[in-house]
Amino acid sequence: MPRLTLWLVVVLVLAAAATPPATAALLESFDGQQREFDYFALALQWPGTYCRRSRHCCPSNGCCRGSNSPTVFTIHGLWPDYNDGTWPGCCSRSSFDPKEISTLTNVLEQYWPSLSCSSSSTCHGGKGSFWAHEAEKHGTCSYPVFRNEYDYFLAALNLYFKYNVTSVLNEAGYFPSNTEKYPVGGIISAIENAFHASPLIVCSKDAVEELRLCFYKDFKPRDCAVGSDIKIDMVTSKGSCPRYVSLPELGSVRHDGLQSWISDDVTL
Ligand code: U2P
Repeated sequence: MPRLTLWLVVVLVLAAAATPPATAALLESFDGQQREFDYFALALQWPGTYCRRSRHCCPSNGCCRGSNSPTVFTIHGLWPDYNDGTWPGCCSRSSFDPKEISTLTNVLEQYWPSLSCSSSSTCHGGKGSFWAHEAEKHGTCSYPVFRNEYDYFLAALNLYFKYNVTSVLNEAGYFPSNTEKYPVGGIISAIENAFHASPLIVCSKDAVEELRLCFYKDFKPRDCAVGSDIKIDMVTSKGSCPRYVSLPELGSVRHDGLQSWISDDVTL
């Protein structure tokens, strides 16, 4: 195991030992209005594609960190989903509390950063951080698997480190490039061979935007699409992926709002 990954696993295991009591819970007021979900999707975003859309810099925008900006897939969210392709949302009346995940903040900043300066909608008519949006919209619906915010974020991080999509793609010869195109079937096969389950891939034009890995409620990998229809639709439909796709390199976002494709020229 690479040294960095080993270090992160140690950090996360130590963090797990410091779990707050389950009663400090985002989910304690789970409203029971929506039926229990069927499986989890771990949604991962490709910064090289997302950051092309970033028009401004601000301290919370992960695209604006120059050489410290992420060059690996980062977490978008851990989503409780239904087998029919729909999902529940906003299942609790309680609000995101950043104090509950303070011990995870450094790791989250690095691997679950917001990739824009815009604030996100929260469940009760307000605006909040990317983490608040994901926790309130999706985390609250992961009951009864997670009963608090901390467990929700920790589980997402653990899955992310255990199923390292970026290294699987690198090992298969798929590296960030602004000139290469890769067969989408090759990317899917590399992940299927590594994790023994089919991912979903989402594109913006011909650029990979997201990869989704799916898990049973006991966190064993499973196919994302239940019916083959959903899978074929996601891979081939208009607005999703063409047969050959790119994994764009991370350009940098300048304070004047223009894009520069030379890395490292941004300081906050
Ligand atoms: O795909 C567009 C947005 O829909 C939400 N989504 C999609 C698939 C799924 O299985 N579950 C789900 O929630 C996501 O919304 P967000 O979390 O970004 O608000 C996704 O971005």
